[in-house]
Amino acid sequence: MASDRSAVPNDLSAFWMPFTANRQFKKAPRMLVSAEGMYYKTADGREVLDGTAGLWCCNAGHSKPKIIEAVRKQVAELDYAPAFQIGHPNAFELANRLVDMAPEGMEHVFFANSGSESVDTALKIAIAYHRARGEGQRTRLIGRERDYHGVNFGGTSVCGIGIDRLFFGPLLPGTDHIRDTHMPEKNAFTRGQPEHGVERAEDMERLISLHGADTIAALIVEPMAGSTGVLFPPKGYLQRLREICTKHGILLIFDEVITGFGRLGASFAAELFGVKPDMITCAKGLTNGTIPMGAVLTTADMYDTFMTGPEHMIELFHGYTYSGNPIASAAGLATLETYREEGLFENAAALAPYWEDALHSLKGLPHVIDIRNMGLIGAIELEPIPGEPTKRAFTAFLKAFEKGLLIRTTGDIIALSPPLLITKAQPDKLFGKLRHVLTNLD
Ligand code: PXG
Ligand code: PLP
Repeated sequence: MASDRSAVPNDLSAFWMPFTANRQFKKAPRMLVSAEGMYYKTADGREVLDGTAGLWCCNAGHSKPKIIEAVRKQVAELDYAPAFQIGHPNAFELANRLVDMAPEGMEHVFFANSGSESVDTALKIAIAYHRARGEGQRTRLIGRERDYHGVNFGGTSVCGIGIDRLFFGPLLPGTDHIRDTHMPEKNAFTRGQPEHGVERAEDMERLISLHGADTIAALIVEPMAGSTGVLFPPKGYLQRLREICTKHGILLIFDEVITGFGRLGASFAAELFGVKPDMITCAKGLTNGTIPMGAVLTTADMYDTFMTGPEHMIELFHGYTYSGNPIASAAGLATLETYREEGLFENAAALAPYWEDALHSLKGLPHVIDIRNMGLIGAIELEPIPGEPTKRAFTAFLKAFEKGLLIRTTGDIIALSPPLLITKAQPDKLFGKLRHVLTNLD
């Protein structure tokens, strides 16, 4: 069929676009047709600076030769192999490399194909783990208000964003949510971790009193809540959650789908914040966004708990057709090598102070009510238009795209997360464009 990929298809109706205002988009499409380094190119030939690493996933930037070559080679050599009762080397190799770079104590890897699947896998493992230890009554799953955990039924059930839940019925029974940590009245314009809010961790004790610790399997949180509009953990908060969970025998899961792979200037947020969860979910940056893949990292204790019973028996009745897919694994291996060879996590850490200053220079622009940052993440919260929530930020998104800048908006918050190979010239360009957009919004 059509071989000219730069041409815009003349019928956009069949593709039901995810998380998109379909009718608005199809009237005025924004079409990306190629990408390299820090830039996308549009169908009409314009360059667009990627201020969001795709959707928080292309941490090494676009079109990395090593990843392209690894995928090309792998698809020609072994296009697909099952992972149920049979193996291929790439998946084992990638699991080993992940364990090498993961925080101490993470020793095993279960592969999935997205963040959503990783989350549902981790939640199922949590319940099955307690059952395997003779505590089958621990089935309750606790999330946190405003956190996002993907779109499958388990992840939606622990998700704390109302709009992502309320169309979908009763969801999983036996879930509950602790409070979020957004405290703009105290923490607005904070650089790095907020000073205020450690006490919000005590909300977990409230839910434990309400439900009984012995009914609770796990607490899942994003170490930095991304999708909701970027909320960093108050100082001491994650440590306190860890203490409470440990005291009550409750597993702690960090959903690092966004924070994994250098976004905060370290391999994982667990390492950066010095808190050891029992499981980590990741995806996105694992393959630099090229081939869908997700993973759940677990401790040795969790894995070993399942390794009992007759040796010919399957220990965990869970897995995906594409768990550890050879091509995704090859992309993952090449991605991790690229991060290391190019020193990208170190670059993110080194550039973070410059990024922070450039971001906070937008303070005082019209409608800006908060700015927050850490690593190579920035968020700008705008005052909503009365009676028309999300409209102001969406208008900023459209105007930025016209000016050659890709930003991400959620509610009335602008989230920024550029590829980690960003140099000093690019924040100047990015914030220059954004300043222009925010100054001319009305
Ligand atoms: N957990 C977290 C913490 C995420 O950020 C998922 C799970 C689900 O991953 P998949 O691969 O199933 O999408 C995510 C995904 C945004 C945005 O604009 C964030 C995500 C996805 C799309 C947009 O903030 N996060
Ligand atoms: N639905 C049907 C009918 C299937 O046969 C399978 C897998 O074999 C699935 C769903 C699950 O697909 P996947 O393993 O790709 O998640």
